[in-house]
Amino acid sequence: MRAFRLQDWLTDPVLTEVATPDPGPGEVLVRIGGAGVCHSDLHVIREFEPGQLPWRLPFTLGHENAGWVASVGPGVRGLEPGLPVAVYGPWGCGACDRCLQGVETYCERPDQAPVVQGGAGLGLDGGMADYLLVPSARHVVPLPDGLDPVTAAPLTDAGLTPYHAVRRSWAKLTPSATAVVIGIGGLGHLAVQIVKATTAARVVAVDTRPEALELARRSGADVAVAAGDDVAAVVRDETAGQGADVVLDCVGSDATLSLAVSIGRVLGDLTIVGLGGGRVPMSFFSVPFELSVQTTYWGSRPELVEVLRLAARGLLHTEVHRFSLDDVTDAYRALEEGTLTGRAVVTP
Ligand code: FEH
Ligand code: ZN
Ligand code: ZN
Repeated sequence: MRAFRLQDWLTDPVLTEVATPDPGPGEVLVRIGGAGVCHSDLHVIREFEPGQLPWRLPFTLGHENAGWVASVGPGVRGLEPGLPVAVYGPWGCGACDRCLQGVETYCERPDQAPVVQGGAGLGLDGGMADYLLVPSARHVVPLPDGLDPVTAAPLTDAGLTPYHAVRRSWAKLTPSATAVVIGIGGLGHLAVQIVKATTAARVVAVDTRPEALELARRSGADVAVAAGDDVAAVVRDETAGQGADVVLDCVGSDATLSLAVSIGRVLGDLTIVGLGGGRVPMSFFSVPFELSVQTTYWGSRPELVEVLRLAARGLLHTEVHRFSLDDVTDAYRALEEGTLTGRAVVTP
């Protein structure tokens, strides 16, 4: 089968041929219908020296996957060939408190996991390929009726990550609340929809690109403002001078985090969703009183089920740009150049 593999650290991945795996006991082979292209892959490809990540090379990229069950290993029941499925990407030990809750992102026994702090496409072979071998049936989530693997794939990361972030702030997203989403890309355009679908809060979307602001409006944002304009003034107008109850920074750079702090409300939430590497200086007077500054990392398996159900009810729409697997390098290049709106999905 074809696979887009990171062969050496700090080198460009290559599309190559590898053997199609056979599922062993408890394993599931998924024929990939869609594999989302995530900014995090660019960090993995461009930023880590040998030994910095606890992962062995080579491995196939792609941690945002959906497809159809191709075959199952001995002991697997209930996943018939042809069943459309999403793949929960974080693969923990399966037995610690966090894994038992389905929060495998925070596995507390990484030494017992198939890979330390990783999963499909993150240290182990992922879905940028014709097939994906999933080490346990618990990571395979049947798609609800009405969802297809191409549009469902982004929901496993670009949807699940902001869903986890929004869910944490539901208590503050009251009908009189305002949420600000900074960065309307793959995650941001779904973050806007998730806030609108699960709360009565108003949403202010911020981005630098007109086409992204247009996507924000199509996604339900009440206000879409260019990052170069006076965002703070717009947020003040929107919130009677109080500031945003929740700010989701899907970029996470110094500039966007500085903006996020400046528009945050006392007692609000600032959640760093993007991997921009920015910092928030923290001291008693550096942020609004009791503004909770937090990070999030991906989401849990139960939350993935909830996201899929939201989409199946027509409440989430992923803006998908398809690329064939043979054009996978074009997809990553478009992401890196910032010419995409929505999410690039590779469809083998
Ligand atoms: C992947 C690797 C490292 C950090 C964050 C991520 C996310 O894209 C997974 O949702
Ligand atoms: Zn990702
Ligand atoms: Zn665990």
